[in-house]
Amino acid sequence: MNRKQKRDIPAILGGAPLFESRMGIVRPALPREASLRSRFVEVLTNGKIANNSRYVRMFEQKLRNYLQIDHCLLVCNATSGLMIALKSMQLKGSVIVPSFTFSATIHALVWNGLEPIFADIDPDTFNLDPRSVEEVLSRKVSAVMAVHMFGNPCDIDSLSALADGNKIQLLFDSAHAFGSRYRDKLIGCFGDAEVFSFHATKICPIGEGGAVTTRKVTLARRLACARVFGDPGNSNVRFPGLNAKMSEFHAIVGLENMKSVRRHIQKRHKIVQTFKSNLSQLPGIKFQKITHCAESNFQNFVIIIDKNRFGMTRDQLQKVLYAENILTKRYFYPPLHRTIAYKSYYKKYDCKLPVTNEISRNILCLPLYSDMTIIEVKKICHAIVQAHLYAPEIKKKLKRKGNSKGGK
Ligand code: T4K
Repeated sequence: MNRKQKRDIPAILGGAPLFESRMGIVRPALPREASLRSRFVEVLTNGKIANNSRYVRMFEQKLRNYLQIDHCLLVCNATSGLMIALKSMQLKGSVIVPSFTFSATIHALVWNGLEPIFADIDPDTFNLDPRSVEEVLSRKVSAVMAVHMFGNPCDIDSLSALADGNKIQLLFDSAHAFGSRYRDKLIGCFGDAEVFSFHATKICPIGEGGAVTTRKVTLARRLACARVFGDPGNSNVRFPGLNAKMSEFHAIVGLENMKSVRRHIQKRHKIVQTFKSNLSQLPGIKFQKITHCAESNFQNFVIIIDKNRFGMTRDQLQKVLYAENILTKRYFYPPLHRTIAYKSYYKKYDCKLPVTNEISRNILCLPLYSDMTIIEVKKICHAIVQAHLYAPEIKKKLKRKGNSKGGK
């Protein structure tokens, strides 16, 4: 067997792994140390490192200008951003949400004593389906919380029309969507409020961090109070707020990192194009649809595996890629109504969420980061093509492995 043939055999069948070292799912694009040093030294020297000081305020101003929004409050992560947004919106009763999301979306509701009502997602965009939202609307509902999944903006027009028509509020969990656009406007200025994440895994990573944006002045005032324990500034706390403040260190990194967001998004578009052109000929692989009104920042790149046409399941493909040293994630599996925390919702919702269940069972998130090379992308695609070509042998091998494990 020559070297080329050996490389073509998937590592799971004994070939050499395509990558010598592990290829993570995410690699945060961080600023150079030199660009941060003087500001870090400044705050280390003057000791003003917390309580919405100079750099938090500067970062907020930059975000307001960039997003073209009147009010923007930095927070220590998107989870607390969602918690204070829901609190400040003074919601009651139930909120319509997708079950196909990260746990934080639902946790934030439950921490506010609100009841999640799960609606199904669209089979192509993987975002909350406005028709399903309409079906579950009732008098108990005080808001809809939609998620721009993987950076792909929701059907904001339909969701806004539904919210206005039913006099309920609309909150966007925009954790994935910093830099994404809808009808040429940046995400951040829609609905009653939006919440971004600047976590290490996001497109503008600063470690831990987030931001809440709104056009509404009264809501902005309550948010500002909610972020500091519910304290308007005189220690006479108005309601049980959080400590959701961002530190100066994080704000310094954010100010620097924001400069490259547009460039990173452009690079990600090229990477996604390469993924798509190398994988689109394969049977049984589907991509997330971005509608003509939307521009995704490609926070993540996911594929949906049809096991009959592709030749193996999502979980089998994940094992094949792992053997090639390519890490992937099952974002988001299981859907929230099937997790231990929310199992009380299983009976009521499982049969009402067929698309959520189907997408969640078959979705695989591939590595994607801004400084990924086209060669790396092509190697990942090659591994997926080989998995399809060698599917019968791979399945036999995995079955034998499973049997021998079971026998021990
Ligand atoms: N809403 C939605 C829709 C969300 O997806 C999220 C969070 C939130 C709200 C809440 O946002 P935050 O409160 O976090 O701001 C991760 C993240 O922890 C989470 O922020 C994110 N969404 C979620 C989708 O993914 P894990 O446990 O799946 O990822 P983890 O920690 O395994 O990291 C993934 C990969 O990233 C690792 O393989 C290595 C790499 N990595 C990770 C970290 C932490 C780095 O290279 N550097 C790092 O510092 O949760």
